[in-house]
Amino acid sequence: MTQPDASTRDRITQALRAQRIETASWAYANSGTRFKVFPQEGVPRDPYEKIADAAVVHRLTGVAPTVALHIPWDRVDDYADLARHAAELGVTLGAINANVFQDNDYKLGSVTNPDPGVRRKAIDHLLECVDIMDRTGSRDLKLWFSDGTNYPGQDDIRARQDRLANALRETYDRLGDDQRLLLEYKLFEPAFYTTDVPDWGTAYAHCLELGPKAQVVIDTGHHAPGTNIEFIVAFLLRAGKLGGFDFNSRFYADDDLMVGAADPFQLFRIMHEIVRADALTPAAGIAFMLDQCHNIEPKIPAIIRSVMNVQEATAKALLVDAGALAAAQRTGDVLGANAALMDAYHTDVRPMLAELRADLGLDPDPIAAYARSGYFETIRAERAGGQQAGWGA
Ligand code: LRH
Ligand code: MN
Repeated sequence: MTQPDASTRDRITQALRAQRIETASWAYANSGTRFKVFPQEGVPRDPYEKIADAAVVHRLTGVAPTVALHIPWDRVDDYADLARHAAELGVTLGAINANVFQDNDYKLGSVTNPDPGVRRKAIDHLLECVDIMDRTGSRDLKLWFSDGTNYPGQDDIRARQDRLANALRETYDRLGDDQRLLLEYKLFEPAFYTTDVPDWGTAYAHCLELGPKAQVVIDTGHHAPGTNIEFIVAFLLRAGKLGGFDFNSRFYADDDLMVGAADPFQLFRIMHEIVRADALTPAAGIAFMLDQCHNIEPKIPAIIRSVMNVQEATAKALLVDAGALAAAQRTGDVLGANAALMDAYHTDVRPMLAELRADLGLDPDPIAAYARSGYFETIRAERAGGQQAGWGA
C-alpha cells in the first residue's frame, strides 16, 4: 500500500480534525453487569465530577467536546449551572437520555404498559427530559425502551405498538424546532420474549411515522450475532434516518465493551459507510456517541482508548482509495474491490494520528499523557469520601 500523497493526507487530517465523539456521563461512574458492579477509586460522586472527567478526555484527545447525560442519574437542581460548569471546562452537554427502565412501576412496561396511569407517568418523564434539553441547550433526546414481554400471551404485541406510537407522538410534538428525537432499538434484555423496539426496522418505521425530527440510533451492541451493521448504516443514511451511534463492542450480547476492542474490522466497515456517504462532518448531523461500561478497567483511560479506536477506524476508512474501489466495483473486479478496503484497513494509521495530535498541540500519546498528568491521583484523594455515582441497577 503506497503512502497517501500530500493532498490525500490533508483531506484525511482535515476530516480527523473535524471529528466529534460524544462521551457518556454514566461511563465515568460505576456501571457493570447484573451480577456485579465493581466500585473503583476516584469515581465521580455527581454530574459535576463526571463532566470534569469528560473534560479531561477532551483536553487529551481534542475530539470529545460533548458529554451525554442520563436522567435521573444526572439530575441536578440547576441545569443551566451544570451547562456553565461544563463550558468553564471546555465541554458542552450533549444528548439527554431518558430512563424509563428502572422504576418499579415499569415492570410490565413504561410507555407500552397496559396501565394508562403508568403510561402517563412514563410520558411525563420523556417530556421532562425535553424541558431539561431546553435548559442544557441539548439538541438530542435519546430514547431507549426496555419495554417488552417475557412469555407468549403476556400482552398484545400490536396494542403495545399503538401505545408506543402514541407516546412517541406526544413527545415528538413537544420538541423544539432545533431538537431531535433519537430512537434506539435493542434485540432483547431485559425482556426475553418480545422487545417493543427490537430492531432497526421497527425504529425506522416509527421514525418515518413521526416526522423529520425523529431518527434512529444504532447501538453496536444491540443486534443478533452475525448482523451486518454496516448494511443498516448504509440503508439508514440513504433514507436520511440515521441520527447517531451508541458505540461499544461485544463478543456475545450487549457487553458494552470498549468500541473497536472486540471487532475493530466491523468498526472500520461502519466508518467506511459513513465516509462513503460524506457523513463524518458535524454538519451531517450524525451523533457519534460512546455507550460503554468500564466495570473492571480504569474508566478515563478506557474512554480515551475508545476515542482513539474510533479515530483509528475513521482514519483507515478515509484512506480507502475511493476511485480504485469504484472502478473495481464497476468492472466486477471482486478481489480488487475487496483489496481496496483491506489495504486501507491494514494500514497503520497511528503515526498519522500521533502527528495530528502534535499539530493540535496535544501529546501524541493521550494515554501516557493521562498517566503522567497525575489526574487520577488527584481525584482519588479528592473523592475519597461521599457516595460514588452509579447507574443504580
Ligand atoms: C441500553 C443502553 C441505552 C442506555 C443504557 C445505559 O442497553 O444501550 O442506550 O440508556 O444502555
Ligand atoms: Mn445504548
